Amino acid sequence: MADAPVTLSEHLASQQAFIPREHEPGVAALIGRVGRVAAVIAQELAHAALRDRLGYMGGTNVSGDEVKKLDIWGHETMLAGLRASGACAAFVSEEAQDPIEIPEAGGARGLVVCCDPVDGSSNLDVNGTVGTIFSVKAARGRVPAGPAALGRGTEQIAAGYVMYGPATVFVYTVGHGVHGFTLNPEAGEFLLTHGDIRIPRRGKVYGINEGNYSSWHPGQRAFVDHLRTPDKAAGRPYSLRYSGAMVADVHRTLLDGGLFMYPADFSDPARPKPKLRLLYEVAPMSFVVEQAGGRASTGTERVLELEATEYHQRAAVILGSPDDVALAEEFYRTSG
Ligand code: FBP
Repeated sequence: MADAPVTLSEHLASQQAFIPREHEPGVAALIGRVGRVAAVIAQELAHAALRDRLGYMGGTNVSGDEVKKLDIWGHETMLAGLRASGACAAFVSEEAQDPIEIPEAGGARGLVVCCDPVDGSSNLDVNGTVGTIFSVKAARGRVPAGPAALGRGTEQIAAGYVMYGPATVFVYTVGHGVHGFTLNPEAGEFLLTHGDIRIPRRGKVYGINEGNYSSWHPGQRAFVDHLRTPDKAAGRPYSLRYSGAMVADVHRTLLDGGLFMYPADFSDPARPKPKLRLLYEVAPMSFVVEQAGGRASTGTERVLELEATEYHQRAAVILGSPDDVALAEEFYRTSG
């Protein structure tokens, strides 16, 4: 008789040994809660057009992006879930200028969550894939707790994402490998389907918005030119795949190998302008990719060593298969 599939909460229990003791119960409660919120978001996305939830809310968020109705709904639904977890002392969200403090969950065991509740918003109204990205750090008893979100990505205790695609998948790490689950919509439960994901050393696919080609660093341009140059023996050209949602592009990269890249706009080399946000997009995805044996770089340095000094700080990212990312860094070094 086949073993019963492992649920997310059972798996979290098996990961306890890898979570700092003082944060064990909190991290499990928090990630379990994010899973339950994700099941609600998945359900809402499936009915959004029927419930007049598509379209713009009006106004822009702290990053200057036009805000969709589902961005705000996703933010509020995640905040309510994190409050209910009893383990979240502060919430840093793409949709809020400042951290939202939850003092009742503060203290030495409190945790800070950074989150992009609905990633890939430009896909919402065209029924494209979207996601949720989250990162967990220790509040270390700080009051207010929000500033504990700042600092390096190496301080993350846990991170992960949800991809709302044909199936809804939940992928997370607590610093001991990366594990993927698929939602059983009838039961509203995530079941283990991708245990201990390992990214291939090299891939055949790259994901980048080539429309920005002219604004890239010369090393970035040279690297993409290289990937596109036919060389059968070296497995080139690589294929281009780009979904417009970081979660979908990173998930493909994690399973099949290759690269996801969102380099800075280098039109003014003195002031490179990255797009993606460090605390709730780039750092959590880099932690996940590194835990799967991959590599995550800005082109010149390891993402997880970057120091966040602002909540909505942006950072360039080249992540994926270790040999491919290392080659990209070489192009940055030699074509600068
Ligand atoms: P949000 O939708 O949460 O703002 O995320 C940013 C994002 O949509 C990423 O998911 C995606 O990788 C990127 O921006 C797409 O940007 P562009 O449209 O410039 O290629």
